[in-house]
Amino acid sequence: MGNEESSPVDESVPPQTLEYRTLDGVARYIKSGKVRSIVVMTGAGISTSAGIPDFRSPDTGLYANLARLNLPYAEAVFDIGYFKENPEPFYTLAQELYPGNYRPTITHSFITLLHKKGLLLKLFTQNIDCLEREAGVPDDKIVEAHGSFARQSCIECKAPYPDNEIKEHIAAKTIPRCHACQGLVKPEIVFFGEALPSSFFENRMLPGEADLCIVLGTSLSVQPFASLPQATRQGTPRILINQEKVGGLGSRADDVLILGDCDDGVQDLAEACGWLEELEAVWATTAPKAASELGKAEQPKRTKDEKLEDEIDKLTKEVDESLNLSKWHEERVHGWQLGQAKKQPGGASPVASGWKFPHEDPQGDLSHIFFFDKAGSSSNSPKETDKKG
Ligand code: CNA
Repeated sequence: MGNEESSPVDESVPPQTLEYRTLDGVARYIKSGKVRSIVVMTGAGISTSAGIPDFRSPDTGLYANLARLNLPYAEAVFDIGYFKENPEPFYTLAQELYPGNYRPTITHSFITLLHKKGLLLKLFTQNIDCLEREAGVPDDKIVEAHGSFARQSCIECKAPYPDNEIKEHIAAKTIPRCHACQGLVKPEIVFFGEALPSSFFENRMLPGEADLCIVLGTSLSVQPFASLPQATRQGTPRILINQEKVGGLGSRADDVLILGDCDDGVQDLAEACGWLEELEAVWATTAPKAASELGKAEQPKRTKDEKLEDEIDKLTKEVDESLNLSKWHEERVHGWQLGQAKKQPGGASPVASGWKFPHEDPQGDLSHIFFFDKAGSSSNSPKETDKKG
C-alpha cells in the first residue's frame, strides 16, 4: 500500500462534508454535533517542543550527532542484531529518553481533551516517548505503531518483565536479564529487524469508521503508518497540522491543511471550537512542580531551539561517555563487525564482501521507521517497506 495521489484538489471543487475548507470549517463541523468519532495520527513533530529531538534531521537529529561516536553506525543503537551483542548504548540512551524526563506538549493534551469529550476513536502514534499516556490518553485508545517504553519483555522467550525492575535498571544503566531464561530484556520499541505490533494491523482499518481524521506532526513518510489517512472514507474531513504538506493530504475535497507549528494549530482549533480554556486546564495538569516549590533557583527561560540543542548535546555526551569508557567497548564493536563479516560467504571485510549493515539491507532493516541513503546519512524519501502488506 503506497501513498495516495498527492495532486492538490482544485480550489473550485467544493467540499462535500465541510461548509468551508478551513480551520473554522472544521470547528463548525465539530460543533454541529455530526462528529462522534475522531481518529488522530501523530509523529515526532508533536514532541519536539517538549525537547525530544527528532532522529533524522541532517544537523539537529540525534543520529547525525551519534554518527560521530564510536558506534559501527549511528542507527546501531536501535538495531536488534547489534543490541544482542552490545546492549549498553541503547540502555544509555534509554535513560535519557525514558518516560518521566519530558512534559507532554499542549498538542498531547489536545488529544486527551478529545478523549475527555468522548470523541476520540483511536490515536495512532509513531512516537515511542509515551507522552500521550502521560498526558492522560488511556491505553485502550492508543496504538503505538512503532512500540514504546510502556512495556518490556525478554527478546528470547518474550516473557514480560516487571515495570519497577526495568526502571531500576534504566536508572542505574545496568542491563536487565529475563528471570525465566536469562535472555536480554528490552522495552517493546520496534527495532530494526522486528515486526510492527499486532495492535497496528488489528486496528489499521479503523480510520474508515471515523467522522474526522486529524494528522499532527508527522512527515507521513514511513510505511505502513503513512497509509492510515487513506483508510478514511471519501467525504470524511481530514485536517493536517504540520510544518509542511505531507503524504496525499490536500488531495481530497474535505482535506484542510494548516501548515505551521502543531501547538499553535491545536490551540487555534480549540479556540474555534470554544474549548481553549478547557485545553489549557487539561495541559496545566501535566505541569511539573515549579522549581521554586522544589527549593531550586528558577532557571532563566530558554528558547525551544536552545532547549533542543541542550537536549541533543546531553544525549550524545551520555552515549559518548558510555562508549568511550573503556577500550573494551571498542574491541567489542570491532569484534562484532568482524563476527558479522565472518557470517558472510568468504568471511572478508564487510565492505569487500558486499555485506551490508542491517539498515542498508532491504530485507533486514527497520526502514519502516527510519530511512538512510547509502552513505548512512538520513533521508526523507518515502519508501514502501511493509513486509506484511
Ligand atoms: P519525522 O519524519 O521526523 O517527521 C516529523 C514531521 O513533523 C516533519 O514533517 C516536520 O516538519 C514536522 N514537525 C516537526 N516539528 C513540528 C512542530 N513543532 N509542529 C508541526 N510540525 C512539526 O517523524 P515521523 O514521526 O513522521 O517519523 C516516524 C519515526 C520517527 C517514528 O518511527 C518514530 O519512532 C521516530 N521518532 C520518534 C520520536 C519520539 O518518540 N518523540 C522522536 C524522534 C523520532
